[in-house]
Amino acid sequence: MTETNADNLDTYPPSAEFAAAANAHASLYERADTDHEGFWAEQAQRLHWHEPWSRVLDWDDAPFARWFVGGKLNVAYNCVDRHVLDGHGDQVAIHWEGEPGDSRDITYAELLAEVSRAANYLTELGLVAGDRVAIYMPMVPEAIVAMLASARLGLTHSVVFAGFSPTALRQRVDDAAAKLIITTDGQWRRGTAAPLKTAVDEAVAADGGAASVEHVLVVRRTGIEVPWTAGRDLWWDETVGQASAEHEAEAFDAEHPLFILYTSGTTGKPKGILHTSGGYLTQTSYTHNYVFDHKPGSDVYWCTADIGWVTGHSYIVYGPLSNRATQVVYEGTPNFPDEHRHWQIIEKYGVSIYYTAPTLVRTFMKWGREIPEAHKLSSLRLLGSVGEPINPEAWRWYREVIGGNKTPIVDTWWQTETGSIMISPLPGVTAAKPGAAMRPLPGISAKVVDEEGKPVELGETEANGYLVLDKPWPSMLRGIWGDPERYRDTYWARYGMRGWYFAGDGAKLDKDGDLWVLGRVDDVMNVSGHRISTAEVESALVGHSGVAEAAVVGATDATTGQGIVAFVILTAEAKDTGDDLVAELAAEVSREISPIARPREIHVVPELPKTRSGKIMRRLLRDVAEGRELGDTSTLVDPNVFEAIRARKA
Ligand code: 6R9
Repeated sequence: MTETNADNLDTYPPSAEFAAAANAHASLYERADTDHEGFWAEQAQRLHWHEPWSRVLDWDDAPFARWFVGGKLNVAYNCVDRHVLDGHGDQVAIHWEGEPGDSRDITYAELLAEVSRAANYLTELGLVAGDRVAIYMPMVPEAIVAMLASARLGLTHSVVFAGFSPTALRQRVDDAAAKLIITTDGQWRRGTAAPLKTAVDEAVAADGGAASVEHVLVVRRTGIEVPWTAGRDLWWDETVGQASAEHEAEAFDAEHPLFILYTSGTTGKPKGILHTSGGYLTQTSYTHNYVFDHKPGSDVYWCTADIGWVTGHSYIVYGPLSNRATQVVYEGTPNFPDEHRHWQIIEKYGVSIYYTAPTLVRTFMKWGREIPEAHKLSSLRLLGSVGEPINPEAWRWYREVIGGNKTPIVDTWWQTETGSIMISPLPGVTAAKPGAAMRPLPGISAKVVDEEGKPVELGETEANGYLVLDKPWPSMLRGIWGDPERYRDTYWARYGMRGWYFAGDGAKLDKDGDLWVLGRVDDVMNVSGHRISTAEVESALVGHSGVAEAAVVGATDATTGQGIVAFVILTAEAKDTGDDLVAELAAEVSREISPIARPREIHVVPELPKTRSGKIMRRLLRDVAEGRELGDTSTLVDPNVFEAIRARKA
């Protein structure tokens, strides 16, 4: 996808003015280097602890970590109550902007009342600490309230992106054995109300699907009619809305499970990434403060992610709220009712910090600079990027057109598994390079190594290495829900006894030692910043009666980073109905997984390229998909397969 620019190292040093007022200081690196645990103990003081910890890190049972051992806190208390107690109850926590144009300002005092009501009602439902709650909701304030109420009670939430199918929802609800699903009647999509609760009904069907579910709690958002199962289904406004607004938060252990979030791995079965409380909140709070240079009370912050992804968890809910942010939460898409929407919102609220994904920046570029140029964006003072490598061209456009040639840009590398930002420039300190994530943050340690674990040479632009994290960090995942073996195998086995976390990303270091993340090295695709495994899409395709075999690759795409390209072999019975069949297969993938997993192209082929051991050679399919000369075909059983594939593609 990307010209990575590693030979053309233009830098953007911070302005003296920005540096003088910045939260971050170069001395943070030294402090963290001299005393790793002491540094994190200091960062943990950002939070309110009901009881202090006795040990910063217990890594004795590696790779199973415990941070802030013995400490007790309440995550929701830290995100809401303490700001109200400190006299900031009237500060707006959320400027919520609905897609149809309605809006709501919610102060910290109001947020506290709503979270308390929800906590009281969830308790009345019989839920107790440790139970799992699935949240399947669009970007409405109640989604954030539901997450915080769960956290307040020690319930472990599992947010499932509202664009996921009933099958995907059921799989996640079953894996976590959730007792409650919180959802909405419907969701606004470009001016129409699309049903959502019906998807829950389908997931919790009479045929034994999602048998753990006792109740479905439904927020009224669109007013559309919904089917109703008496006794099981409950309206939020009639229950939570009537509950008491007084609730006292109880403290939980620092290692109490806060949430599970499912993400794609190299097999078809999504991994339930488990995060706990004290370490997670410490690092989300720390990173939100320093990486975004956030100043409570004056900044207006906007992260455009959805709460269905980790970015929404860490940088809409837990990081910003723990730091008493005033933030924008927007329900809809960037081009509804037209392409001016984001810039209008920035103008309306005076947004000063804006955090989005490269795919959206490239989309804005495509729509044309005259659109943002029609707006007064001078309130912006910092821009962020996350989800995939940002190509230098998009970086420069972002800074020039959106950032008025003055804002720092933080290109933040992290993952669902890392919980918080790990590698990023520090605004006010780092002279950033377009396209580079630069350096591990203070307190974080990373290496770029080869297959054997040897560090790669600086400036070695040909030989790319693997990104590893060689020291535990507070917001690291604590495991894969219900599957400790998969946790060890996926992340910790690659470099054996060294105890390094294998991130699954390729990377290189330039001659200055700055880090460039190049993208996944496994069978995980990155489409518009969403992680989708090739195996998941393949299994959805093979689920169609007409498909005998399928191979899926991520091919470079100018806008979405990667696009999904599928190659399928039909069963003997299936007639090749040409475009009809291809459209049907694409629809099947949308239905089975989500519209975000819909292949860009599907090619019907007579055979797939395989090695003698029967492995599909995805590398060669990628060459075909990207229209390149074929790489080494010597390990193929039948090199002629490609003639046939190409003939069909043309
Ligand atoms: C936060 C998030 C993680 C994967 C990760 C990498 C890619 C994320 C990036 C980046 C280059 C960045 N990625 N940020 N690649 N530069 N700044 O996106 O989590 O959905 O789990 O995806 O995204 O490939 O491994 P998640």
